Amino acid sequence: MDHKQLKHFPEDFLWGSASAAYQVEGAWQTDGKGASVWDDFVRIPGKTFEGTNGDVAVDHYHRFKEDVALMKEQGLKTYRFSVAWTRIFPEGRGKVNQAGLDFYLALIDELLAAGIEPMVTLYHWDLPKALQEAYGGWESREIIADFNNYATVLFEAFHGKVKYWVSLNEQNIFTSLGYLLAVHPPGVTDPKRMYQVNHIANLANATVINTFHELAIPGKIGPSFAYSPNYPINSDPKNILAAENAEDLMAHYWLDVYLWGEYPKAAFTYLQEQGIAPTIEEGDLDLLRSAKPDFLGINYYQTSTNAFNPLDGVGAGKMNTTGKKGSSEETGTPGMFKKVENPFVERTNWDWEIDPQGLRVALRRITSRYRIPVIITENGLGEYDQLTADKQVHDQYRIDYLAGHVHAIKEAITDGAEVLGYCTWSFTDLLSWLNGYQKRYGFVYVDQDEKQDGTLDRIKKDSFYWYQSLIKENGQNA
Ligand code: BGP
Repeated sequence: MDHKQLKHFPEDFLWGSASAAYQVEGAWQTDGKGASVWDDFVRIPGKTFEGTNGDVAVDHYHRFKEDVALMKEQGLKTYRFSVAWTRIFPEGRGKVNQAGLDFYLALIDELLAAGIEPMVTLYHWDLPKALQEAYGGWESREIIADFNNYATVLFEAFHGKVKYWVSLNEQNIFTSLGYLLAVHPPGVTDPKRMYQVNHIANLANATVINTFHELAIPGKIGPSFAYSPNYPINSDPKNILAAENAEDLMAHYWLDVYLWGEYPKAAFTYLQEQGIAPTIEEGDLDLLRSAKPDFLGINYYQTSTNAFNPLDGVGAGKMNTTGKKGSSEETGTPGMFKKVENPFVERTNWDWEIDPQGLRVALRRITSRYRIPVIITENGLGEYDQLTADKQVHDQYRIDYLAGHVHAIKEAITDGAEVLGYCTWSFTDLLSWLNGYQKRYGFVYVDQDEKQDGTLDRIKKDSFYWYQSLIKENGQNA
């Protein structure tokens, strides 16, 4: 659709930026914090790029006031961050660690004083190690009560201060990377366990959403989903069907559950045929249907282009975690689809396809299928950045990337999508889970590298000023 004129962003549009506890905080053993599964996983040789870990990260735990001052200077309307469950409950359950709660209360107060809306993610992957050891973490239904209890503590502690809540960050990623590809904790390759874990995570997600509404916490809650809309490589009907398969198994398999409380038919049939479908107990579907998110969080980085893949076709392949362009391997789900290169788009050095229009496609599809407001909870460009001798970072490529995506949102709003906010990934540079510090995303450069001996100085990049003026004019000239 080509519009004569684009609509304006709403007056109260939430221009923001995002982070996650493990990737920024550091202070991994400070003030009574317990160990998470990531604290262990990063110590297994070969799991992360050059063995990097988040022990220090970018030391946000000690420098949050400096970081919030920079957010204020930039004019951010919202800052999305996650709470480390292990700071609140070092063992995942039991007695609250007040010092951990105090850290987040101080951060929230600092944000509110700066006129920035805090957006809290309850779970961004750093599961308490004690729960993994006690009952296998997400593999046991015991986690539902523990997660709900942890969430309730936060709902009550931040009552009236935090109005935007993300329940689970990228459930599709932490279940598949943790239980299918073994590149996230607990490092398992077992599709049956993955789909079972995922089902339990769905129940936990629905439970905390219901608790939030039952307690009448003022504000909104929803999950954040990593959505890569699927395209067919061409109009060959078997490739069209491959893209349909991918959309069903890779997107609707989560989104239909969040919004409708049901699993998509074709994807579920495929899992049953493979003998890997989850066991659904009596009452599960009622619980899933009862939970109504107030918004859907979308983390958007790229689209996926698909082609036919037979039952004996390609399966899992290596990801590019080195930044050597072209080093990722072909991947697919046999009998369903395989991912192929889209000849119409550019790729980053980590082989992520750059496709701003794909974000419009994402927003359009969500609006058509679910009619729910969206917050884009992540979007950004991971690239090498060069610090010049006079301490500047000229990241025009990041400005181009973000500007293209902001324009696509404006088009989607004009098409009829309801978009409440946009959080870039990320505000400061931070630890990329598997890619170390060389893959940078921030508006603010942080002097930290794979040797983890940087000065941690903060330096504003060109993109910092670009976003500052975009926010000031409320995206008018996007
Ligand atoms: C999302 C995660 C973020 C962040 C981002 C960039 O999947 O929610 O935590 O890491 O992707 O990914 P990466 O660091 O792998 O480049």
